[in-house]
Amino acid sequence: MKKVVTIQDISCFGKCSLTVALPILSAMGIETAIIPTAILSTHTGGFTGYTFRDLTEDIKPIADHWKSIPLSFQAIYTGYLGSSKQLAIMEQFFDDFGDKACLFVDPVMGDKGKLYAGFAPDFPLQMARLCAKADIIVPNLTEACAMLNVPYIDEGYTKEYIEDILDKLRALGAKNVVLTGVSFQPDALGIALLQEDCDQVYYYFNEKIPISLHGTGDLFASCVLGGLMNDLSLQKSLQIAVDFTVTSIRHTITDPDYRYSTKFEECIPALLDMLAKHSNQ
Ligand code: PXL
Repeated sequence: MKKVVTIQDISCFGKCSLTVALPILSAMGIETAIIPTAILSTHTGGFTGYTFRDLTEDIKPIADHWKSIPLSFQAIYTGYLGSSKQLAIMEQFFDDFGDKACLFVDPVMGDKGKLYAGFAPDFPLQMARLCAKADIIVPNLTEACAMLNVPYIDEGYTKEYIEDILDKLRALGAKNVVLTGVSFQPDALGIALLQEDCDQVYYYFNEKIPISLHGTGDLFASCVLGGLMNDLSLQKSLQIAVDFTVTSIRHTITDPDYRYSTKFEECIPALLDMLAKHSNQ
């Protein structure tokens, strides 16, 4: 059984980060250790007055204990990190536990051209340093532009714009770069991938559903890692992640009152079907 560790916050209500990563990776058959970076009463999008307990001081003692066991992981997956100090601790964590692990960084910081509440303007440049160490990064366009300090274009951009961003992200040092939320047509949304040792950009699209739900980036990232840990290629893992995210959003919008995140749980059987189909190909 493959074992990964994912390091991100617990938002107690409003599914995202760990409350998405854990069920998805477990359903895909992957043992998942966690380090919570913070505990919030809800996620920070669409709620006000949420609590935020920073757990930075706990991360290193947890890692030190694990070193004494010792533990090792096939992948280290970082998501929402709440402070610059946590970024520095993650760099050390990669050095301590990353020897044979796939270093998978989702630089969760913002969406639709804006950083999420609580992130200082210089945070993206520090996140770029962590991305430089990664085997795979999965920023959305907002996060990519913030890390590169290039203008964010919401829609109507060209392939050259996307491919220039991919080139610049890879030049940071990340081996494989996945850009999410890429759309060249009103009805299609997907990803662009620039892999190590290959200059040909791979694109994969599905239906663009004109609604924005929280936690979809975490759902996507968890499925990508789940696919990889099931020995699928990065391209196949991305296909599953895009298709499952769309399936979950489509399912969620059948309930117009549901706004907190996606109803992905009821779609997990479909995820396992996709995994089985791709595994047999
Ligand atoms: O889904 C990303 C995410 C993770 N963690 C927290 C968030 C968000 C997005 O809003 O607020 C706390």
